[in-house]
Amino acid sequence: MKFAFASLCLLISLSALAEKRSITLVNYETDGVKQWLPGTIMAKKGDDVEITLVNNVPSGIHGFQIPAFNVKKDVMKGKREVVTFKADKEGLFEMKCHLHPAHVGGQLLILP
Ligand SMILES: [Cu+2]
Repeated sequence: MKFAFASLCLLISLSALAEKRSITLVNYETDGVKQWLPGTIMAKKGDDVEITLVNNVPSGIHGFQIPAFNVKKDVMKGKREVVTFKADKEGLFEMKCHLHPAHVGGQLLILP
């Protein structure tokens, strides 16, 4: 009985840890400066993160990359893309457009 209760508690705490986190980022452009907004996004360690990328800027195709999680996607103008990854490590990680180094970069914060 004690073991069953402990197993149930473990199951509940594990399911509470691994949440699906859906985030939408929109590409924004002004005076030739581009950035994915919001520029800082957060998740918890263990989350299954799903990011929807919306790009409607006049300059056309832009990239989205989070090197620490092997996320890399080209986003055509007018086409939504979705990337997913497991937030299996905590810390502060770079997000950027891999096609245009002049982009204003963003940050991904994974909390413990
Ligand atoms: Cu770009």
